[in-house]
Amino acid sequence: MDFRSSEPAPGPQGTDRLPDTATTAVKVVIVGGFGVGKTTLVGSVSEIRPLTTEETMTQAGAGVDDTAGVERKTATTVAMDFGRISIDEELVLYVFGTPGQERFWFLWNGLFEGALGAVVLVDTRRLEVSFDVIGRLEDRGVPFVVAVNTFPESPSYPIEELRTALDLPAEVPIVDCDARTRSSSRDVLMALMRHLYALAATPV
Ligand SMILES: Nc1nc2c(ncn2[C@@H]2O[C@H](COP(=O)(O)OP(=O)(O)OP(=O)(O)O)[C@@H](O)[C@H]2O)c(=O)[nH]1
Ligand SMILES: [Mg+2]
Repeated sequence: MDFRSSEPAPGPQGTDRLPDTATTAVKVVIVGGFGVGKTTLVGSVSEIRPLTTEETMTQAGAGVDDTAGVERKTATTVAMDFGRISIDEELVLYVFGTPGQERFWFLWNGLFEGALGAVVLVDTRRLEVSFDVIGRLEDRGVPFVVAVNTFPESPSYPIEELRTALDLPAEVPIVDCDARTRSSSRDVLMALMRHLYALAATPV
């Protein structure tokens, strides 16, 4: 008689396991204002089932949370997102998404511990929320790239106009992305890694 269950065996499966060849793990953080697509990016890029801490948005947040431009959003991150991606056989990125609503920004302190770099996800309909986010990274001295997440209603600006609007130095990369697409989200993380390598190679 066959007693095998159709339930998956407990414990890590397939891609849950880190390849034996992995030698370097890097922590990176995805930041940005409310509803810019941080949870979506972590979910699309992760090779393991992402950990999310999303809660349903209720009437209690009315007047507290700025939902302008994202009125259709029904859930929001209250602690963090977590995912993992192997860039090659040796390098693994641990990707942490932050909560976007300002009332949860106190959690950023812990999330940034040990992080080598950050991605600032931006929605061009609500650029102003990115100012505070970028200011906080600059205060902490955390290197970052800016990724412009493309929503259908978002106005499109030339990169150099965005650089001026966000007051970004020339060396900070700005890339377009679609956070729903794995390859696009992966490209954003690759842009961050290239930026970190370039900074490490630059004599001080
Ligand atoms: N059209 C489009 N929609 C997107 C894209 N990325 C995310 N969305 C949608 O935008 C909504 C918000 O995305 P989330 O990933 O929850 O945003 P978030 O930044 O994690 O939000 P908070 O955690 O609340 O700050 C979701 O309904 C997504 O499906 C994108 O690239 N294009
Ligand atoms: Mg989120």
